[in-house]
Amino acid sequence: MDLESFVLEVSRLREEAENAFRDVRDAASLEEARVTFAGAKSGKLKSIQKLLGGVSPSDRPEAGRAFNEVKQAITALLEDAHDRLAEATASPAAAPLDVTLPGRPVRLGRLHPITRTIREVQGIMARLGFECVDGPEVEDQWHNFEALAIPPEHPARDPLDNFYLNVAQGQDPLLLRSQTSTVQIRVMEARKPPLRIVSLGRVYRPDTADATHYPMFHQVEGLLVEKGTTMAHLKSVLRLFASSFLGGDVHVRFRPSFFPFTEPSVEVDMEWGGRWVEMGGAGMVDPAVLAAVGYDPDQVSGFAFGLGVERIAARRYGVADIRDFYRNDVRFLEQFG
Ligand code: FA5
Repeated sequence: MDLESFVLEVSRLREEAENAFRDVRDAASLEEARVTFAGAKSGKLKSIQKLLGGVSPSDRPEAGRAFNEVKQAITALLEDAHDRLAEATASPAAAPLDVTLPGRPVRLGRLHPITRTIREVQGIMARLGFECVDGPEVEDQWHNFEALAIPPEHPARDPLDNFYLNVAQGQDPLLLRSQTSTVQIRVMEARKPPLRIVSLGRVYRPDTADATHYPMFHQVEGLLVEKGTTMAHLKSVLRLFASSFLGGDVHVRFRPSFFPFTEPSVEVDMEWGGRWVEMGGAGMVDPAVLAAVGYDPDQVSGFAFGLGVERIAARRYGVADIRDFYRNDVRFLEQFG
């Protein structure tokens, strides 16, 4: 066979293969085209390869090159068609859609009881004139301790009582904040009195989980700094808050306590449904703290309080164990609204 006829055969084969692979629409037609052109025994490529033997030895290198080209072209056509099919079956448009199927009821989600509680507390405090602010959960030691008059040797800074991070700021490792009182400092550093803010967020302590403790929980922090603020204002705000949140006439009781950043300091108990329950800590902002943020303690005074959100939510909803809030048991969570 002369070179010219061989090359002509090769280009015919190429054209034929291009048309055949272009028409491939499914796995069966792809397999058919593969066998026709690239089949190992009687594929058209194989037949052309056999013709190579009939080309004169001087023309054989040229004919071999032409054969290799068509062989590569057919391999590429095969791969392309294969990819095209795979893509088409993976695309959602290719999935059969039966528009006659009956609809299924939509399952409505609901807010987690702690989120509901947070929003409700924010609403009540807003009506009392408290602006909602946020603070970071990863804190430095200045805001979590020092500025709150908790010195380095204080037991509250013990590594066993805090989640210190492996990340430092200067010499001191950062930590997951152990109280929302950090936000008091951040706000007072940034603003001048009068101030009325409330901050709700997560805090972290390596406490063993039990019915009233969890290693991650939420606090609501309130801070009011104005001329002439007294403990009477603190008690009124807490009583108004408790009555709005729990409903009815809630009694608030102060027990003497100690916090390094308030003076005097109290534990706040609330009586509701015949039982007294501890809700948090409070007090008058220590004049040393006011001075540390650049306020004049002779001009302004303030009160602050920090309540446990899980504790007040448990009280409100009659939940006996705060761990239930975090078990993700839908049967429990579905009972809220
Ligand atoms: C504080 O954290 C102070 N920052 C509160 C404060 C703010 C005092 C402003 C004065 C002025 P204490 O450690 O007592 O205080 O925690 C406050 C409340 O958080 C507790 O009364 C309790 O309701 C809640 N609480 C504490 N530990 C946990 C815990 N592991 N799990 C759930 N709630 C907790």
